[in-house]
Amino acid sequence: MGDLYYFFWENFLSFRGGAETGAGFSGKLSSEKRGWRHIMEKGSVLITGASSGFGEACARWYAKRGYPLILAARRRDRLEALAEKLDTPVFLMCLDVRERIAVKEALECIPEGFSGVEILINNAGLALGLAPAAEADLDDWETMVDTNIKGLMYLTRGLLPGMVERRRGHIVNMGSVAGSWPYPGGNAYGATKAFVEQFSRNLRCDVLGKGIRITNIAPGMAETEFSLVRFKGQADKAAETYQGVEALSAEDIAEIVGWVTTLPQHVNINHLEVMPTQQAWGPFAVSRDV
Ligand code: NDP
Ligand code: 8X3
Repeated sequence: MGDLYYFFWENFLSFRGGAETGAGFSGKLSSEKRGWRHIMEKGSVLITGASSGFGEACARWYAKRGYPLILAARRRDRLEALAEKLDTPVFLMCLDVRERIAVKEALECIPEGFSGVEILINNAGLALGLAPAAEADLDDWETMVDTNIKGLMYLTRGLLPGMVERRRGHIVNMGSVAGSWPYPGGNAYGATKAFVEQFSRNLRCDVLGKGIRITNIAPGMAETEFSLVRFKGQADKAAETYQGVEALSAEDIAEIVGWVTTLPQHVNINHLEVMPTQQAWGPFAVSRDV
């Protein structure tokens, strides 16, 4: 294991709270080779949902290209394990995006070298269940709304003023094909992603002329922990989803996110929908059973 370049925001809080020794930091700060000077060279990238799937793949993509990273998710062990493998400075936020105050505090504690976030990837999200609306669990619906909609709003609202002030920034929101195309059991999940799509478009209107880019990425079937979460840990059901299909990979999505954010500054991809070649829409359904 090489040098560690990460530390946690809650430790940073306690450090700022008076522990002048710096003992609150987890790991070592950067060596001369990859020190604060290096951090300042490129704007930082904040990725939510970085502990698996798309978020983790995006972290690897940006790390390879030398971007300082701020990685957020709830699973601290996953974040730490990832940070140890990344050859770039990393600031970890062990964070539930549904917690409005925690999000605010975490953003306020981003250390100087990582502040001035240039790219925000609002990726944390989930689908829970596939039950028809009349049978769906209302708690699941609420969790999806709180995470996919409210969490995304908290991060956006927290970071946007700085971007406006700097007249620089790119927000990539992780939508879904489910935001545009309905399917049975997609009910609340699809509706949260429809919010993401329209919120992204409306954000564009509000930041017009301020040098800020907004993109909604709408992937179709991608093999990550997504289905394991949707089916609440039932691995066999999750595996069935991808059987016989070469689904999109997390790396495919990371390539796309990386591409849209490294296009010339005057180019804004508004909405990018992507599916595996083996996926398409179905015909309209008609009930003849009256
Ligand atoms: P994963 O389940 O692999 O990753 C989801 C990530 O979101 C995890 O890192 C998880 O971290 C994080 N997350 C979930 N809830 C919270 C929370 N409350 N606070 C902070 N982080 C949270 O799935 P994907 O990578 O596939 O999903 C990423 C995004 O892509 C989601 O928004 C999803 O809706 C969307 N998407 C996925 C598709 C797919 O087929 N896979 C297709 C289209 C869109 P932790 O549990 O550690 O908090
Ligand atoms: C994930 C893709 O088709 O399961 O957003 O809704 S789908």
